[in-house]
Amino acid sequence: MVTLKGESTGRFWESFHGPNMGYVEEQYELFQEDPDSIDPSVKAMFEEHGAPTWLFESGADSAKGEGISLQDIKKFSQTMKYIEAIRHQGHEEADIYAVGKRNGKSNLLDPATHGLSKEDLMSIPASHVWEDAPSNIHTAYEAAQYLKEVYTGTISYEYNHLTNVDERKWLQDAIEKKSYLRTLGNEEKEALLSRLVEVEGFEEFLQTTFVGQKRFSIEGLETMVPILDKIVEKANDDQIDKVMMGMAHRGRLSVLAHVLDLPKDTLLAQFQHSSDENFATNSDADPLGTGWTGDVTYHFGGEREITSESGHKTTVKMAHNPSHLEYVNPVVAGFTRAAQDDRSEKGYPKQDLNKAFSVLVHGDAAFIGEGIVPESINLGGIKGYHTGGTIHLIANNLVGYTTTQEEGRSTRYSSDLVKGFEIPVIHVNADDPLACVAAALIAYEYRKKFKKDFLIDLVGYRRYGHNEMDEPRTTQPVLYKQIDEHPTIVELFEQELLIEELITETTKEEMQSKVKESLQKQYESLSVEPTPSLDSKATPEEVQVNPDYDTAVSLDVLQKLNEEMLERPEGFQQYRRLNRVFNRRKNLFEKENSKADWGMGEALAYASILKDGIPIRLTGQDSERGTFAHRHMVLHDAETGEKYCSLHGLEEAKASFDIHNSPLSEAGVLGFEYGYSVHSDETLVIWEAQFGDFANVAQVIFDQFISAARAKWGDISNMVMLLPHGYEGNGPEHSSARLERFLQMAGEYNWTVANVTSSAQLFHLLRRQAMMKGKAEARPLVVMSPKSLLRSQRAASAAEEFTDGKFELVRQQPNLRVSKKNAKRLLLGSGKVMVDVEEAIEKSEDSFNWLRALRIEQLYPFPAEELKKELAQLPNLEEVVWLQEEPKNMGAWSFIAEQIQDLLKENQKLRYIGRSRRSAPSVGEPNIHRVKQAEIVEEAINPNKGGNSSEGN
Ligand SMILES: Cc1ncc(C[n+]2csc(CCOP(=O)(O)OP(=O)(O)O)c2C)c(N)n1
Repeated sequence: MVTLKGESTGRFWESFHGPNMGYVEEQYELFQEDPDSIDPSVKAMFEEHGAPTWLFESGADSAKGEGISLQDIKKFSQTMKYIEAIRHQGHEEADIYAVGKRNGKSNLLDPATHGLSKEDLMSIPASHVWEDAPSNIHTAYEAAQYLKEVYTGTISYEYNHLTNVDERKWLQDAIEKKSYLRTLGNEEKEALLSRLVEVEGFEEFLQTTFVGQKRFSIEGLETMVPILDKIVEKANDDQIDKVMMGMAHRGRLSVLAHVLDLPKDTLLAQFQHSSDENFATNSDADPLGTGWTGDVTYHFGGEREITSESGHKTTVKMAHNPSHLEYVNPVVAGFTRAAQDDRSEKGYPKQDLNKAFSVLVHGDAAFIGEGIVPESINLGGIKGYHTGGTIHLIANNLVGYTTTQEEGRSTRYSSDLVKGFEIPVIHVNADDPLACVAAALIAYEYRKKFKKDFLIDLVGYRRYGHNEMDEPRTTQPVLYKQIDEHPTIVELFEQELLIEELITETTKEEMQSKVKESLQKQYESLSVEPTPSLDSKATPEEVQVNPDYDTAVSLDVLQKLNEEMLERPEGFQQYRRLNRVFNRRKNLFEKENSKADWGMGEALAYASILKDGIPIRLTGQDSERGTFAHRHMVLHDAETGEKYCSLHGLEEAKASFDIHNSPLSEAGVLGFEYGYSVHSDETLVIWEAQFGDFANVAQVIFDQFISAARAKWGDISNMVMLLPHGYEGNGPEHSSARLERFLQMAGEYNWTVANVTSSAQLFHLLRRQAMMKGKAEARPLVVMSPKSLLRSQRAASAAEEFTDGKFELVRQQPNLRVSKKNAKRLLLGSGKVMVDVEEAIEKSEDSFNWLRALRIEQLYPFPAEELKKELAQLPNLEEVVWLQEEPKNMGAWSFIAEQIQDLLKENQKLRYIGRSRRSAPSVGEPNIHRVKQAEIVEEAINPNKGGNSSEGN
């Protein structure tokens, strides 16, 4: 035996003597210079145990040259490597695949690869290679056997990518001491069998009763239910208020029926009345008369409240889910953050990570394939977005629709991308329910302790095709041959419990009959009336299309708010060049004709909303300063770099103001903010795109959630999206926020689309939006926000526009007050181009007594009544001209033409002025832009230019 003496005492370094000490000293010197220059196993030793203790002992003398041979030292070091290989590569041999290609042997787990024989391993005391080895393990050989059993069984682990020593140690202990493995008592095991019977019975009942209907059965991954049960149970024990869940189609119905405890008769009713895709379509449920569209059964979510023995109530909420896989992830994170934040006081909200957490169930193909996954996970460690750890569960059935793993990814595991985020991973065989429960416990406890994400890769199979009408044997014949012959989880677990003599031969059958009978009874007592929606509250209410709230604020309040926003904490050193910006804001509205510019109007809106007690959350790329440096709401001390938010000093603010620069993400961040706004309907949530056209990267969130969620699921949001828009010669990519897309999606008063031209208009619009909170008329607001107008005096507003005004859906052109009787042309337009018109009119010598112009400040809901009133006052009107700077196939034209045409008399023409149809939104060359812009503006105010003049542009 190698002469490293001493059994494990916890004093690791005491076991080193003679030449070992010399070797270790040398290695430690190298380690100090460059940790990566030495063998990883030795490096791990230093990381775990620190410096050799004898280095600090006075008079200590290393025993270089004494005792054992160099070969022994090498053996020892190789053994360490071998042991570490078992820990870190054990997953490569693990028994985690119930069906399909099983894991083979890994070279690294073969002692021969490390130059070791069994005898070598037998000659080393276990304590030298594994400090915490159980007392019945004496040699390195036994240690290796034990660790192999731990790391290559039906549950395998990946945590070597973590850099935090405490986390590694905690995980290693949890795994190697088997603290969470097979912890269930006899009764719990029987209850687990019963749960699996329930799940299987439910799926089988649906399969036989509703033949040919899609349900995306859980079969092959039934253990997903006990995993989620365990997480929810632990959360309730720990007095967590909310467990926010998100998942796709796979197994969703079973999760709703069991984990969410949704009444099974409700679900059965959905199937009974479902004609496949459109079960919820029912015009009777739509008081608006324009289509309450609903969604397919397997997209609906639900809520459940559970009460612990101590009386604590935990709400488990499953988010409604669109077809678009994985896009619900950031939305759920937003729910969770909203549930954690206390917004009742000024300053940043106070976050309590123990109030809520997220659980996300993913598909194995979607998790690695969809970019929204890393985009959302990246939010998890960022101050403005983190939620203290999400538990991820990959429902891994080895196939994505008909796509194999080889076709679906470049990585070994679907989960591999999380390693960069230092998220620990467990792969667990879905056929081992006890290992699955252990995985749930480790994930839960790790999240609880370290407030970080954890991932469980639940590896099972898919008993049927992608859905129940799909024939998987056409594309996966070999795999399905195995699946067809593979026993169900209930059969397997029954066998296990029979061997343990915990149940009798009839227990399973009794459980099964009970489940079947209960379902049959519920099915037979279903009413014949169709059930329109899973959630009876989720029907639209009468909406006030343009709520007429009093949004004006008195002058003294505005001035006080402004002064407070200009105050700085004691000793705060504002960056010198900003003084100019803020000096301009001093003495607001005191001088005659003084005006508030865009940034001021926006700040006053927020400040007054906070005074009204409504919390605000504003995020976006560079939003603290503002991409165009107009906002400067978060200031940095020039000396210390410390941040100060000017809206946190408001004496009378009664709610929090949360503002963050977002990471470079659109879909992820927008999804998060949307989720936040749905969960916290009392908060004004604002997302700002850096340039409006980047919003197209978040198209799924607009299409599947923000525009349609209320009609599909009854989710209400009044969030705001600020999308910088306007043609200023910045080229095809920084000109258009693609207004046309938002108008195309406008229907059923689903949102407001506005393009406003003054700071007071923005002020009233934002205040109106904030006041919609929690009301039936609440709806999202899409604002085409400005760039050059941020600094234009033409967009600045006078005091009375704030103190007496309100949001005007339609605005008169400021410098054009001609007699209504003489007007021959009514020029209509929206946004910055109308400010260009204002400028052109000012420069022109024409009296314009023939021209009237209106700005459509709210494009949707279209202000038809206001326009009708205006038209009625123009007796000699010959034409209405729509002017836009976007190409004809973009901007508002297609949407607006139809709206205006309906209002015109027979002898009145509707004409378009603007750029012709284009494939790209704008030209690239700024000079060409300028010429063209001047041309269309000129044409709009030129009395001689009639007819279809811009078609040839
Ligand atoms: C963004 C998106 N792309 C494509 C689809 C179509 N689709 C639905 S399920 C599916 C396969 C998903 O495979 P996986 O993630 O492994 O989940 P499984 O269905 O196997 O549970 C595909 C391609 C979709 N719904 N969403």
